[in-house]
Amino acid sequence: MKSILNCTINLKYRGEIMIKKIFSLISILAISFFTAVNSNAGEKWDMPMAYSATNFHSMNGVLFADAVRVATGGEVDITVHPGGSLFKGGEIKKAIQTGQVPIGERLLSGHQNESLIFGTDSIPFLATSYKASDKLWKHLKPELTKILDEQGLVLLYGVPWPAQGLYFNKEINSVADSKGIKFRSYNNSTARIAELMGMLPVQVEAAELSQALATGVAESFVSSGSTGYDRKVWEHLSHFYEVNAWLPRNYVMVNKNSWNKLDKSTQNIIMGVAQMAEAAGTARSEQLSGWYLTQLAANGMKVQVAEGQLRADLERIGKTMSDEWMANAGAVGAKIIDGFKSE
Ligand code: PCA
Repeated sequence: MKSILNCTINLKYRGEIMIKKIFSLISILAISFFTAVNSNAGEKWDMPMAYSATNFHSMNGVLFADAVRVATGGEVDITVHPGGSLFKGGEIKKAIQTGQVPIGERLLSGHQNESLIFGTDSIPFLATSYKASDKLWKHLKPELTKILDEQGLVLLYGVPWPAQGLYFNKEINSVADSKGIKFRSYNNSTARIAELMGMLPVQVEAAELSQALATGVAESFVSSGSTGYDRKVWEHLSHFYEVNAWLPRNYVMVNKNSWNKLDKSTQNIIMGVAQMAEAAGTARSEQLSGWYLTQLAANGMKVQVAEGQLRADLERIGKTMSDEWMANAGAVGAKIIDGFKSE
């Protein structure tokens, strides 16, 4: 089974990955069938996720959980709880670290107050395509694995969101036009962007975004087309500016004590399935990225590329932020960025 998984992971093209993934999954189902019907359920794991059940990260999480259940012959039975229903986004990592739940998914850059390394994928204009995001992840993942290990956590997989852009309720042609606007942030970087743009940041989980827009707590935000679509933001906002500023990642982690209760071969199977979930989720994100923007437009939003003065202003702000990150992220940060840039 391991070789089937390895074979899937090493495929070069995403199109092939999708097709081979399906075949791999069928093979796993077939191989595991007899074990599954004969075994008693082992570990039952609840898996909190912050984003809505229909979001592609959450759907990928369910596929991951299903594949783990089948591939381990029912030894590890994961139930996904999307939409922040078990723990809200901001509480998920702590809940896993303290053993309240064994596994969960969270926005990686949500933890950059603990270490700037968690915010590597949110440096504006550093990695702005799926290809660049994959390359950055390749250099970030080993360092992140070490940091999480020290925190009693095991990193399983990470999947990027589509590129980030700006949502407003009016036309914006330069940063000066955005002064004083109430801006929903989702981490420290996005709060910093608001500050540098002269806006007023308020941190709100995606699960509460529609409500924040409806009540006027927020009037604009930065995110992907995915979150705009999930939260039907056309009900409140009118303009989306494609900035392609960065592709933040969600990641799935396990409590180390829960992990260590599993035998080595079960751990290997889960790691294999996790790599498959990373490849499949990333491919799905890329496939959907353009479609989300067509849906914003189809629902009446003006979708356009940020250019001219607005683009120039945002690049200036991006430069300030990446300089700040580099100055404070230490040797590990420099190692990741050097590795990324030199490849
Ligand atoms: N959606 C998430 C994080 C990044 C994204 O595209 C959010 O807005 O909370």
